[in-house]
Amino acid sequence: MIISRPSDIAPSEITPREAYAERRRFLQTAGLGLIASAGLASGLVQAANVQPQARRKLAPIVKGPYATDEKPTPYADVTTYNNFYEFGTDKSDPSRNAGTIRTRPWTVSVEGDVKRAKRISLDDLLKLAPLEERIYRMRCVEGWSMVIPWVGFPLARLIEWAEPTGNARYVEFISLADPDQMPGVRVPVLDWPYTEGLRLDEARHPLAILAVGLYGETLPDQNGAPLRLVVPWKYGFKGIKSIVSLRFTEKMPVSSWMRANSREYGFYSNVNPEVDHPRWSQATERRIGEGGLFNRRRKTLMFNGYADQVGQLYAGMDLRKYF
Ligand SMILES: Nc1nc2c(c(=O)[nH]1)N[C@H]1C(S)=C(S)[C@@H](COP(=O)(O)O)O[C@H]1N2
Ligand SMILES: [Mo]
Repeated sequence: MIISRPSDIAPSEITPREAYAERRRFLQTAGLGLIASAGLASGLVQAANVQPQARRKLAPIVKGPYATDEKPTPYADVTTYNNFYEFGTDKSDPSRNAGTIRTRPWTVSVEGDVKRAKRISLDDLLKLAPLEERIYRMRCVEGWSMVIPWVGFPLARLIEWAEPTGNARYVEFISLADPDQMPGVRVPVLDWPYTEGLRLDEARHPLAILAVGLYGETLPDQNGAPLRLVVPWKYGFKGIKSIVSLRFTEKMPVSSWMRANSREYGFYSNVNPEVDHPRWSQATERRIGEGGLFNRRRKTLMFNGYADQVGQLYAGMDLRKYF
């Protein structure tokens, strides 16, 4: 029943022997019971092509800069408590449903005000820079946070490759929106495809990465396989998943969340404990995985703790207005 999809495996991203051993271990431990109970308990009739993706080690990864020394959130929490509305709006939906996405072959289309307006395959993208581990604090606008050991490379490398023209001031990112692979896009909870945007200088900041993995392994489907944005000083929703295009523009792009509710979700979306969401405070957060009796809320930090690195990007801006 558990079949890894061989077409998914790019030669550039795995160490074959390790991947094989990893898969065997996965097959032995997961077994059929888990799959069956996950499907039955939720009353979900899973399509025949929904298969949990085999976990595969990524090829050698260098330790990147900017790691937080906070304890990473357990893998089980990082991969089962997700927002990915293309697979349902419940936190547990993506880990149950995202197996229908076909992440190979995958190409990203680079468009707009760039010299290299081209489609680039994921394999070629991975040749632009060595993969780094970046252990980042992440915070969702809903008031929870995690610490995630991402694997990825600086977005700046892709921007250098694309060579934006003098007109380019922003980058718009667009997710896949295929109803055959993503049941949630049949439901009009957002204006599909999911889109996001960054100012070009934000996008070039060395903290901003394109992630292809976490915990030293390929990105689970529910976390945005095969390629997602990670911008640790902004609320989680800026971290757009399963990216199929990047469009360089002169005008500020309008994200799906801005379109859905511009009063609640602005373009910048910087983590800012002093600017409340219209319906709740942003002063504190609950760290996922720190369950139990002693789970106290912690104070949310300006720019999610990355103020020293990114504060300069917003010097002179009124962050209450540009939220
Ligand atoms: N395409 C797409 N990207 C998305 C979302 C989504 O619904 N669709 N949700 C966002 C939100 S609200 C958060 S908090 C993060 C969560 O990422 P994680 O589930 O991998 O932790 O993904 C973001 N990226
Ligand atoms: Mo979020």
